[in-house]
Amino acid sequence: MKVVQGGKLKEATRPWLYRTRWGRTQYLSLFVWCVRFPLTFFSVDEMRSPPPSYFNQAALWLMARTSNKNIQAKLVLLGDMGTGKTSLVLRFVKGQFFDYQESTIGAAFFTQVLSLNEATIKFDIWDTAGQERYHSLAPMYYRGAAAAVVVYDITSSDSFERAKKWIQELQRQGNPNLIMFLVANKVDLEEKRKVGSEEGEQCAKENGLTFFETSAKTAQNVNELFYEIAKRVAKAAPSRPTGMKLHSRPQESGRRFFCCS
Ligand SMILES: Nc1nc2c(ncn2[C@@H]2O[C@H](COP(=O)(O)OP(=O)(O)OP(=O)(O)O)[C@@H](O)[C@H]2O)c(=O)[nH]1
Ligand SMILES: [Mg+2]
Repeated sequence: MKVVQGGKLKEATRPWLYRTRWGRTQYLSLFVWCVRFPLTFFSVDEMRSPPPSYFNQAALWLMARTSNKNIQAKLVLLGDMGTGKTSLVLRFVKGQFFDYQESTIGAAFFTQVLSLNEATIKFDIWDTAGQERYHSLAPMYYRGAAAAVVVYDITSSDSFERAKKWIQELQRQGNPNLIMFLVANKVDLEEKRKVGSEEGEQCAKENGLTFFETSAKTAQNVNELFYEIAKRVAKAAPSRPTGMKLHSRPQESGRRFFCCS
């Protein structure tokens, strides 16, 4: 096939480019590119993992390149066992809820990216174990945190008392910049309520915390809680980026660019 290239009539090097109708070769090329393109950014293992993690990575990559300010923020959840810390995080990160959620051992780590108009926040979330035997580990998780969420269960007065103790401990650890939230979870169990809204609100007000009532089960106020945390973190962060970079995964993981063999 002859085509005009650079003002001269030449034999086309890739004649299929000039065809108006696609044949088997073109569809095959398209298919190969559809497979190759995601491999530019993700390993095969990542693409095999469940959708939330895959989309999370994609969102992270996209937002890191489009936002004006990228902030990596450590967030820690504290509170008595069974108050719903893990359930809140799972609801926020994966949109899931389990009636029989296993008790956390030590701590669990999650990441989630939130995009606001003013910034993109990448949360490193430490969901601590509420059992007393893990108490001594807590400083490791709240040290250096940008925000802490103290959770209690509205159907348990003990968990509210425990929440007060956590607030005192956080205040003692001496980070004046720590953004603190008090969360009254399980508001779907209104008929079993033992701790009134006013009590929670009062406690939060006295100690300078922001108060939220949530239900991990019905998802009530869960996204709102994390968006509010993101907004507060973004507001507290320095107005000019300090050179912090977002990485969708560790550098040493050996990502290969433009390679699909
Ligand atoms: N009805 C109701 N149940 C909830 C809610 N949140 C959590 N639960 C249930 O409460 C139980 C404990 O929830 P977890 O998320 O494991 O609590 P946790 O605070 O992480 O507990 P530890 O890991 O032991 O510290 C689970 O059976 C959840 O299904 C909620 O909002 N409403
Ligand atoms: Mg847990």
